[in-house]
Amino acid sequence: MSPTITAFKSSPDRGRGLARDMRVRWAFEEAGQAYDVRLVTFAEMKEPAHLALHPFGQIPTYEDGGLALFESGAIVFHIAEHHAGLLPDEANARARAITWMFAALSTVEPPIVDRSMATLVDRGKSWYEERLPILDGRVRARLGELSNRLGDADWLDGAFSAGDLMMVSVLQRLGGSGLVDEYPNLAAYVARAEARPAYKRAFDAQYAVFVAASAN
Ligand code: GTB
Repeated sequence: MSPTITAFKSSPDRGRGLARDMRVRWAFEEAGQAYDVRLVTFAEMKEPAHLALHPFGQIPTYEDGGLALFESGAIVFHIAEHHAGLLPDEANARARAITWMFAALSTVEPPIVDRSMATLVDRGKSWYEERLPILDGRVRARLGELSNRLGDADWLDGAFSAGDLMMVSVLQRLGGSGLVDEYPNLAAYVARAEARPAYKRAFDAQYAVFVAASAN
């Protein structure tokens, strides 16, 4: 039996691949591991059956035999640990790739999510126009640092790894803001990742869910 993950039945991103099941789908595709998807509504995510899998009532979750996981980072790490292609074999290179996964999730993603949430939730509030440049500044600080480190390399540390998968997934949340485009090497980095066949398969799979939901 293939592992099963959960994803939105009707994603608010309208098929843009921004919800966090996308990074898990992408990891499965890079690893060549078949997977099943159980689609859930917002209401179902808050019911006891889903809360038993995910204490915070969110997607994605992962189930395989007796193992249930939540948190996209933990799920991608688990996939990367059990399949070739997402983490280097050499111990130090592997530790560095894992470090980039953490950096993506705990250093780069938070200011991006803060900005994204503000544009979704706070638009129209009296202080929104004043706050947005502050949030943009925090995002730019991280992008500038990341851009400096990436330089003219293709990937963050040698070959493509789960660290790049996670970093690109995080940067994509800025799509439409123009912020990534201010750093041409980061824009090229994201484009390079999105050109990977595994990424395209994952994107198409999540997009098919949006198309099916729109037809109903
Ligand atoms: N830290 C957790 C992880 O990495 O797995 C965060 C999981 C999470 O935030 N899940 C979101 C969720 O289930 C979906 S991805 N939210 C429902 C809830 O909390 O009740 C976040 C997301 C949602 C929508 C867009 N979008 O529309 O563009 C992008 C990202």
